Amino acid sequence: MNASSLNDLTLWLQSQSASTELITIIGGFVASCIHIDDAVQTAALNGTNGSSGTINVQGEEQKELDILTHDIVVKYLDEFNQIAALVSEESEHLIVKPTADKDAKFVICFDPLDGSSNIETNGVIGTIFSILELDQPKDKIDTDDVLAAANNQVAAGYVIYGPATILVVSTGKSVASFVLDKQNRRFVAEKTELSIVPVAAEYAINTAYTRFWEPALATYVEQCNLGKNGPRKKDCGMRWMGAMVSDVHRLFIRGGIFIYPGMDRPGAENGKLRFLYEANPMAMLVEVAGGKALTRTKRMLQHVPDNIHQRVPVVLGSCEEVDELLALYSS
Ligand code: AHM
Ligand code: MG
Repeated sequence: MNASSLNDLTLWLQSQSASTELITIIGGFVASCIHIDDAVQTAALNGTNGSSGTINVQGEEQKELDILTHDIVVKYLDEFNQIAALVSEESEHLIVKPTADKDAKFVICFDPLDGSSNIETNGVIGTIFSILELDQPKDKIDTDDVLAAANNQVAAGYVIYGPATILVVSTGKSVASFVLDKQNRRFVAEKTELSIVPVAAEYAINTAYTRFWEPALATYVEQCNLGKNGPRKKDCGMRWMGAMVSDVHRLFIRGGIFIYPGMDRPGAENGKLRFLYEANPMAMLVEVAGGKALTRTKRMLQHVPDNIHQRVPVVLGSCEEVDELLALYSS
């Protein structure tokens, strides 16, 4: 196979020295996202953009597309025998692949449809994925093996289904973006080295929960809102898309901070976002791009989860903004 017959994603992954196995798995996952894009584009026409009437393991109402997109990924990855197991937001238990090779050592954790409350309003939605590598292949992989591999994340990425369908991915060296060429059903290279500027003036947090915040967080947002006349000495903007993929994508475009905190509200002590398939992959992308990623005050990428759907407080963004919030937590 010569270089001209390879697609942009494969070529870029090779430039990152990703192994052939990893390139195949990322390629497979990303291909399933092209099918998700089809499902998203046709949902309003097909009448599949509503509720499914079911509740997932998080106690959240499932949309029909949540289930459809989960099924697309699981079905599509069935033939990828180097994948030992899958963790999905929409499946209570670890999905062990019965057809996996004996030496299969990869686990894919994914949120098939992030921001699904945006479906009915035709807002931006996405898919998030994280690829973990086991220390060694297991005869019978179980949840503990996956939790033990949580800090051995070898790739992470997301796809945004917005005005354009964009893939952002990293295997730990740099972060690149690709745009879906829908006619030819392939991702075309956009930016090969995304970075997060250290200084910015935009924050993203759902301020409807202000009354449940810790004082340090409330002070941080108050100081942003005081603008030029306050201690930050700059006017700040605010955006909240209700889909992490979109709010995090903005960090790569113009910097800022994204916060989903733990709150003084029953059930929300650790916030809403799940570690394995939301916080962990986004933290890897943000750090590789030069930003910072914390659970409340600790480095996200060192967090050890105690269950596959564990929630964590999330702080991601430009170094100066994350440090500013951290200083308030520590004062
Ligand atoms: P989901 O995966 O069930 O869609 O939930 C995660 C989403 C994030 O994308 C987003 O940041 C957050 O939920 C928004 O939550 P809220 O409605 O509390 O603002
Ligand atoms: Mg999500």
